[in-house]
Amino acid sequence: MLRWPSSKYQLTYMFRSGVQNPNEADMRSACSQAFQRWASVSQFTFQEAPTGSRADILIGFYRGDHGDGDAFDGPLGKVLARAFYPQDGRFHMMQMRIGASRILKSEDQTLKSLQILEEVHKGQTIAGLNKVKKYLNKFGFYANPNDSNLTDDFDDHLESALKTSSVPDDQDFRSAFAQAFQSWEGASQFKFKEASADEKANIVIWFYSGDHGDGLPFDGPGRVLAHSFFPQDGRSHYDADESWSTNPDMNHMDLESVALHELGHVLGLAHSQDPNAVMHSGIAAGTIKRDLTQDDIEGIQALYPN
Ligand SMILES: [Ca+2]
Ligand SMILES: [Zn+2]
Ligand SMILES: [Zn+2]
Repeated sequence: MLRWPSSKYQLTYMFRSGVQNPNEADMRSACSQAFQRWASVSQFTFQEAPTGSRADILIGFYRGDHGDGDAFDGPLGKVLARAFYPQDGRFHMMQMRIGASRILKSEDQTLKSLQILEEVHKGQTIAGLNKVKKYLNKFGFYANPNDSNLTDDFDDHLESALKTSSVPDDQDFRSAFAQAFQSWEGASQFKFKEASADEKANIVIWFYSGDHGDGLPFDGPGRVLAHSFFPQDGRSHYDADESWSTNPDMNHMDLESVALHELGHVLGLAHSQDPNAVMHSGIAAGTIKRDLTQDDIEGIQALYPN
């Protein structure tokens, strides 16, 4: 679901070289022809940005490690090139290296604290508030440079942090995610478990309404349902303004189906062309897609071979 914003169809590009390409003129015309092909089948237009300006797309030739955390593997290697997904300067890797185990964060304890906070007003001091701040701080939601010791004061920063974040208080929703995780466990070597409150989690699931600080604001009911970041980011965000359900009719979105799709992105899968696949780009209201298809299974196994 990562795409360039709908207002942005005129993209500029620029070449940047860590290693000078031997034949720059050829490279330029090959790239410009490739852009023209895409322009002819989409609404996009592409224009080379003048030197010194900012471009939407940066094309560079590099050798080995080149500062983005994912080195190229030299001649005869498997990696020819790598592109990053849209948009907004926030680019995400598509490939990840497998680690030992992945942990799903439990929001239980903080959820309780957040509920208590509904009764509290700005300006009050309440014991235990520092724990909530610490928790929000860990995920980058609470940033107040004047409160580096994380006091128990209810301040403006905390108010705005709480406004943009919400976690559904519903056992059904939690089990929808648990089921989705189980489906991926069944098709891969991954194991998922909820992290305890003071553990750092690899995957963080959150429901937001509108702008929530990552440059990808949600758009109210309909259209964008969720977005997730590619490895090794772990953030999986769901539009709180959708009518989520665990037993959907034609007016509701099936949370488990969307969660299964989003967690595929969290693991590193891109969209599939197969309309039946869970990793296909769209899902209609009322549709249930809770089972990984052969295409999804082949996708995850190709990305993480045994
Ligand atoms: Ca939406
Ligand atoms: Zn998607
Ligand atoms: Zn987000």
